[in-house]
Amino acid sequence: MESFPNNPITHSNNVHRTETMTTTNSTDQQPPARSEFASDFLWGCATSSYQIEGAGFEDGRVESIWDRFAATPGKVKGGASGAVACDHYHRWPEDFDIGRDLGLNAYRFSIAWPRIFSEVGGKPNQKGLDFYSRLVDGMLERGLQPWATLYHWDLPQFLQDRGGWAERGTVDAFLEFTDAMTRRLGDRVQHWITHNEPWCTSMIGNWEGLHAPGFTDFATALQVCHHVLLSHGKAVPLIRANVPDAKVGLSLSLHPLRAASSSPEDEAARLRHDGLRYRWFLDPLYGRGYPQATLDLVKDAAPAIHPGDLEAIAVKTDFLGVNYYFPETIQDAPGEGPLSVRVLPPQDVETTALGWEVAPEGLAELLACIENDYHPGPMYITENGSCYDDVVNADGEVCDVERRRYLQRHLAALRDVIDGGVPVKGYFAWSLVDNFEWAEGYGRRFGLVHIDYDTQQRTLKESGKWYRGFLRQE
Ligand code: GCO
Repeated sequence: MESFPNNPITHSNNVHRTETMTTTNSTDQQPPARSEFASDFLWGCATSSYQIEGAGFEDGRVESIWDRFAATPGKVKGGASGAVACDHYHRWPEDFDIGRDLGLNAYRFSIAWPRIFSEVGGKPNQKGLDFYSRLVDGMLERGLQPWATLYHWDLPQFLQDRGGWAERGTVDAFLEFTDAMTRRLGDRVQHWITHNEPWCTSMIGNWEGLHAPGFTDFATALQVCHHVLLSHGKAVPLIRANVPDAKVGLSLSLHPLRAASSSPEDEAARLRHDGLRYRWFLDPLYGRGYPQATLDLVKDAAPAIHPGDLEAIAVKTDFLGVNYYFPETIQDAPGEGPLSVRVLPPQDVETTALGWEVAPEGLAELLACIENDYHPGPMYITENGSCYDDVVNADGEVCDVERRRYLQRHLAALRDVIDGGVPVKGYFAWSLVDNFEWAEGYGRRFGLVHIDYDTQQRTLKESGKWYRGFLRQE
């Protein structure tokens, strides 16, 4: 493995934008058609265990850090938790029927570690293994190619009690979990995502404090991030050993970054933020080690890196998962945080109900940058979707026109960037059903299917009906 050069800041994610982005909303005139994508393009929806399963302590599931965080007053809006969620643990046949009827050919789910292990070095919980085995059979019976995410944030609390991801021993525990799951499901699941959004696991959970476990220490966040990336690197060969012809990758939440103005200060701020938000993950994953400019900035907060760690993290993968929602605008903010940057809220642009900018061109921009900077091979949009305040009308319908337009415009942007040569091979809409939106609780809805949490009734929204027509080419 070659040494890790301190690669200069060369990549084109430094897209310097001060002018307001003008986008040709071609989809407003002509929505995309499935026939404009490759015939073998993957079309899915994505979910995650804690957000939809419920059955909080059923069949041997133990406490996760999200159960503990949600039970802490003030952490989750409305004091909500994933204890019941969408009751997917019992209603998965109905949910998979909906996925099949939409015309999906893939489904991205995550595996709840707390359903599998209840102590360090313990034996895996057979009821937990059996549940996911039934789930996978249910997908296959309906023509849904299973994409399994091993870690989507629901760390067992007993591991957090021993230091969680800040503790290097959790890497080994993750490998035990990976081994158990790939041995049980590897005969039927070929596609494995080791981690969903290491940024959220590390920074939102350990620096911003807005996600479980709720810490606010930058150095801890960077050490968590290193151990998460290391666990990814060590898990890949293990998955390949257990799964014939495995396809392995991980999913990153990424944003195209724009300078708030054309001033050199804002430009420099964007570069600093870029060094942590984008390159801190992609550089080590693609063999360049952590960016030196960022290491210099974080100083003593830098993580402890053992010999061989960076080589492990740089293991070759089969795909890169990209979770895209919106761009970020960065402003110079002397003395604010370790990087002296501020992420500005969107201004004078279309936003979703969560205040996220609607910028389909940002998806194309981001993918082109990643391809230009890293040539990661096949990419998949493992999450893209939008939050709007849905209303069930008197006829029991949800006319979520804005979500439909968001979907159409992002698929049109995806079509155009693929036509431009970027090797994207699949798209997973976030999400199949409304679900537990972390610290936002249940008030923020992303589903193509509406969930009435009092009755658990599922209702296909207008956006889901459009996606169905698109997939069925009706
Ligand atoms: C994420 C997570 C999902 C979120 C979705 C909407 O990207 O944050 O993977 O679990 O629910 O993105 O925020």
